[in-house]
Amino acid sequence: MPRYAQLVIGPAGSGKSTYCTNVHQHCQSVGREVSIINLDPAAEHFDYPVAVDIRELISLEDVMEELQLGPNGGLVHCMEYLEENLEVWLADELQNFAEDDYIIFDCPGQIELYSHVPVLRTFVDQLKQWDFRICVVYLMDSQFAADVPKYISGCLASLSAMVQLEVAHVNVLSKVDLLPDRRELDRFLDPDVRLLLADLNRDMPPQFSKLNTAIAGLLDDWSMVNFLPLDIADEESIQYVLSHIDNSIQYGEDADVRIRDHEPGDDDDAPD
Ligand SMILES: Nc1nc2c(ncn2[C@@H]2O[C@H](COP(=O)(O)OP(=O)(O)OP(=O)(O)O)[C@@H](O)[C@H]2O)c(=O)[nH]1
Ligand SMILES: [Mg+2]
Repeated sequence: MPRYAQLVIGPAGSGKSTYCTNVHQHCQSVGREVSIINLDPAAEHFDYPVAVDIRELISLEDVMEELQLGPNGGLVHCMEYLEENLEVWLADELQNFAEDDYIIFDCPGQIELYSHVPVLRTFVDQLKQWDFRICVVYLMDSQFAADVPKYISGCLASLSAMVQLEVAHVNVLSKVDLLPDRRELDRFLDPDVRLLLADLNRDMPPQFSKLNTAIAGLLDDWSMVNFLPLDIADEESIQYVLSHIDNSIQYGEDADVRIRDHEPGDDDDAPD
């Protein structure tokens, strides 16, 4: 039986851990089991129950002290240590989960982890070998959408993760509750790259026009970068995002969906 996982990635502060908390709360409210594993060795505070914690494997503070590394170098070292210990530590921890568990991995925000450092690729490949179906959930702060160059660079970072990790991929624009005017958001969900290109060219010196056209062409050729909006204050919005992710990994189609309310033997299922 396949197992299911979300790998929650995105730039620092984009709302990954908050997303994990809210998805966990939502699932609890509908009686659905999900477990969250913290893969961020720098995280200190959690609003969700941490099922497994990378900090039990390795401590960022110790690494920084012993190897005289700064926070970013220390974090990359911790993740490389995780990479080396997947088959021992993580395999061991995962044995405590039910076979059809749905696991959400809360990742660190250092962009190099999913652009060119191979740790997450190794991680994904290992999960695949263990028969996990994986969806990468790439979060981008919707404040980025107010600024076309930032938005395009976010799209390219997402595309880079998509190409590197080669699994199902869902992009989410987080923090839409903070936007003053949500109508503005529409053009960033399923972007018309030609319109964005016109914006870029208008705001930048003419010598960048060829480069802008090439970047826009890249996004257009792939036509894979689109976003789902997420308003964590709105249960329907969380459910909407979750159902897209579930579809991408066929969760519920060929597995027992563990909705407690509908388990055999529940009163709800009893004939009237
Ligand atoms: N209003 C609002 N604030 C949010 C939302 N998501 C996250 N935040 C805030 O944004 C900040 C960063 O959120 P986190 O969830 O810690 O972001 P992260 O991506 O896990 O950050 P790192 O782990 O440091 O990379 C916190 O102050 C959150 O309260 C959201 O949907 N709405
Ligand atoms: Mg976090």
